[in-house]
Amino acid sequence: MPSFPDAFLWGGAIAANQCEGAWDVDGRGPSVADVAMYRPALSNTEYAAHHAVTLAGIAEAMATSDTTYYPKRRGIDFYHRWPADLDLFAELGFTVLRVSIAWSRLYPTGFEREPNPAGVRFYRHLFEGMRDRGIKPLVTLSHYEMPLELATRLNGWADRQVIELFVRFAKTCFSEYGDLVELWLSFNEIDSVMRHPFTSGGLIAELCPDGLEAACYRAAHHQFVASALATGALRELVPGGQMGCMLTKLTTYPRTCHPDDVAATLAKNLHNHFFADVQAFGEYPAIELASLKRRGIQIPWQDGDREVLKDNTVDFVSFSYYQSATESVDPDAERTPGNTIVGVKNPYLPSSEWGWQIDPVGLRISLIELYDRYRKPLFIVENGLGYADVVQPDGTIHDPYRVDYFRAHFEQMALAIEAGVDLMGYTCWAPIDLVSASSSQMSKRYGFIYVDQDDLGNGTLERSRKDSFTWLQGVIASNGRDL
Ligand code: BGP
Repeated sequence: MPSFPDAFLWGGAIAANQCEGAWDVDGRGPSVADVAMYRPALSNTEYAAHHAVTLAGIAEAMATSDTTYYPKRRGIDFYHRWPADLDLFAELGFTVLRVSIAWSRLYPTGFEREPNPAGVRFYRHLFEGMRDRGIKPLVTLSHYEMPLELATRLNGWADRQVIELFVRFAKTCFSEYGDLVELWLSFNEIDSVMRHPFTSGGLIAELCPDGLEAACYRAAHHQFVASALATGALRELVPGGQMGCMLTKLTTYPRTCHPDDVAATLAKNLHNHFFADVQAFGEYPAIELASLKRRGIQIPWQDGDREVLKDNTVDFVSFSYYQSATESVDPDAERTPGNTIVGVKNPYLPSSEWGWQIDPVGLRISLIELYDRYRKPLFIVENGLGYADVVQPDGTIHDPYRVDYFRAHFEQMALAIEAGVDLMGYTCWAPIDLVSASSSQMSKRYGFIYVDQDDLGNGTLERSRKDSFTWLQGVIASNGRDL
């Protein structure tokens, strides 16, 4: 069995909007996550519609302080329970924990000139808590939670003004926490603005006179520039600080070896890489530029943007990996039920209960592909299995399927390292059950740690160890040898 490097970082990933709760506490302003409604059985097809939010829908959501149907407002109360949760992560042996900073805790509307001191204090204590437990923070600046007012007043990232407001927020983070945090990510799944424009970009369709697609590309450009400016600021403010980009890695296979399927697959993969290309190479790739031109989509270049992108490329490339996708030009090719992201069904792969196709070998393929392309260290910052775990009458949770899932992925990571990939670390999504991003369900559980809370917020919020907890402890203690 190939081995992991001595300095390999093992840990987990969570996001503020899915775990903190305390949405109206200590001066935090509302964020786009606070208007995301619980959906009992959300397929990815409905997901797209659900994330196309309207101004009227936002007003309706903000007229209530309900947390039952707006579960991200309550999360899993990490805001108050983080010390005990960090103890559990330390018990697992974590050497790294990926968290995000809620922008609206520091800048409640996004427009303030000075940060909210209570918000600044919260994250300082959290990072000190990690330091005290020997856990390195890996911090995402923007993970699906821009201040709501930036969405309703400016149409989010479609407006260039947001760049400056974001850079102000980023600089505050670097100067307040730079002594405690070296590893940073600018935008979670930067490509996701194309799939859920509101959640990821604060875009509201009725505010996009030239159409939502054009606004998405405009938002993406503004995020690229903001990310590069933040990277430059990090280099000035935090000696030794490292910035990574973060991509939803969707490795796509051709359904058949028909050249038309292969060509369609190539287009998909190039489009997926485009988002990391801009951040890692500092320029738009020619193929994507040509495709935008053909579609009549303008990139809102301003003087200096090209230089900013070129001068501030990222130090490492990170990505989430849950599933691979399959492409076919045949309109009759069988689809994966309810999963528009991966589209065509791959007959060789099993699916999770939510239709996500499980593919450990695809992780090795992704690692080798990304390392060969970018030649920068890689970091897997999300990977995991959503499952409706069952609690036994005695309170135990037997989850061998989770162990199988992770074991298979760890084996492929080791093989990728043996193949020559420079992999810095791995953070599973999510070490503790939290509110799902897409459906706001609690029952789509990812954790090694169970949280007693159901979809509607009933429960004690008590934490308990699933069977897989002990297994992961052993994996980390042996640096990946005991799988
Ligand atoms: C990623 C997001 C996470 C996360 C995960 C699982 O796209 O970055 O925030 O939640 O997917 O998705 P879900 O919670 O919808 O199952």
